Amino acid sequence: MFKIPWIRTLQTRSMHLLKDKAYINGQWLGAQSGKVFQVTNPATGEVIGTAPDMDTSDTQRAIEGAHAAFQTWQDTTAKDRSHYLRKWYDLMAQNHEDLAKIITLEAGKPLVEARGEVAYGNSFIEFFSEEARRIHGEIIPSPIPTKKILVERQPIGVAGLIAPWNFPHAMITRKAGAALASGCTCVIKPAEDTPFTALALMELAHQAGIPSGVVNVVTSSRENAPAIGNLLCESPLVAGISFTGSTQVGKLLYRQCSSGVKRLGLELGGNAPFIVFNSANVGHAVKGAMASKFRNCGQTCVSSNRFLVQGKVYDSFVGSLVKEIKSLKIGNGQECGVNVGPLINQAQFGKVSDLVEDAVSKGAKVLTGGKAARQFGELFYEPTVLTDIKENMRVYTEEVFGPIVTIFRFETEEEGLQIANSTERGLAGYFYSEDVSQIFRVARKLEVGMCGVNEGIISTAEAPFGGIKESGLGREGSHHGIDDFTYIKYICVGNL
Ligand code: TXE
Repeated sequence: MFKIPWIRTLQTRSMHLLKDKAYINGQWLGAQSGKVFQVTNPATGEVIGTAPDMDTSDTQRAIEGAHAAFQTWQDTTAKDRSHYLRKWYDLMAQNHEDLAKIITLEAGKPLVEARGEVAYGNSFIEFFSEEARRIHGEIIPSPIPTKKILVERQPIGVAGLIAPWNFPHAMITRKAGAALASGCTCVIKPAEDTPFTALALMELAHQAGIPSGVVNVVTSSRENAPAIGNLLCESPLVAGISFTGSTQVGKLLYRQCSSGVKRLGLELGGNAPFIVFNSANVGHAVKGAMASKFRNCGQTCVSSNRFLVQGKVYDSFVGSLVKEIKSLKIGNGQECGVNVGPLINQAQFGKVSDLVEDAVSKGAKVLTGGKAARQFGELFYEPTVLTDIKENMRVYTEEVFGPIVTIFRFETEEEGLQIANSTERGLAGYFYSEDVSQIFRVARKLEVGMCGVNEGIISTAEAPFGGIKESGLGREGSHHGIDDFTYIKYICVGNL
């Protein structure tokens, strides 16, 4: 059931996007147990509605549906798969504004950002509708004239897609687009905080005529997530898992997938350095820093986590950055002009507060912010700048996932790189420099999967997204995104 205030914000024609049932095998279903869980708007604490609290028996049903659907979906032509995805994309584009509103309501991000996420999320379905027709093999010259060496790419089978709450639309389409284009079917488990965006996407998939069982969404509370995750990892009917979320859960899934030697794509947290060298254009760097840090209230895995600023530009960069941060408008993302919304839930709010408290108690200096912004609601935190960071502070090593800027001063390029690389994570990294040889040197030495040079926003459907070290395995988006969902088959044709 949905609460009235939520429904009022949507256009009447989009009422069909509101689903309080999960989507399994082409049907809208409640949990077999009859249980539901509540979903709240993080900006206000109001209950938006309820979703089915599914467990392993419901998930098994979805897996079986996806497995049955795979038997025919894998044999559809690339052209047909491309058309289905294109139709899905067109419907998403037609419902752009209402998808954005659903995201703002359940994830709390400002509406203008939610619109951006819809454009970004839709772009994966558009990209993979085209990529579906470009998945092809090769013929390798054979050393024996009577034999031919053919190489084909085949879909792996059913994929389990486990998504987080920070990009409730894009983290689903980035995975599902690649899976469907490859000829796989999938069982999606969205985050418990943001099930309604996932279900709205299923309504549009249904309207696009994507056959029953090809995409499925199983919703559940946090309590049931580990058992569902375990079943997806261990079921012999599931061929691979793609997960975006915490490093802790990613490592657990890695272990669970090992018994079946299952395919696994992991997009885990980051600890992105943002380096400003003496040669940087400081104005550009401040602009890039603001864009990279405060999107989604800092709850973005590629968000800059540690700002490293070289001596000569330290004062001007920090001064301008603090000025910009003080001008940010906090509030409910539905209101016009708001730049910073709430944190997603109490757990994330607690994590951010604890990290700041820990740093301050160990000597960090607060230049602005440093406390909750309770006047806006329970989950709001002031955009904060901390300096004098030391290695024994948790913010040095942990992903903050909040509106907190930590600033380090360094003097030489080697020192800057040493601090930047002194982390177990390696997702994104950014640096600003106008020195061409430094640009190529540093881009190569930064231990990350994605590097922004004089640029704070780098994600796009055309480029490979993913990390090294404990930030994950595999790449999503771009033609590389197909790799996790296909396997290479060598076919030897003899007696020619
Ligand atoms: O993540 P979880 P949380 C990082 C970020 C954040 C921290 C914790 O640092 O502060 O992780 O966030 C499902 N088996 N990122 O607690 O728990 C869960 O239901 C299978 C970075 O929200 O990893 C949800 O669908 N699934 C990240 C998804 O995993 C399980 C985005 C993510 O939840 C499960 C989010 C289990 N045992 C957090 N336990 C990024 N890379 O962008 C939970 N889940």
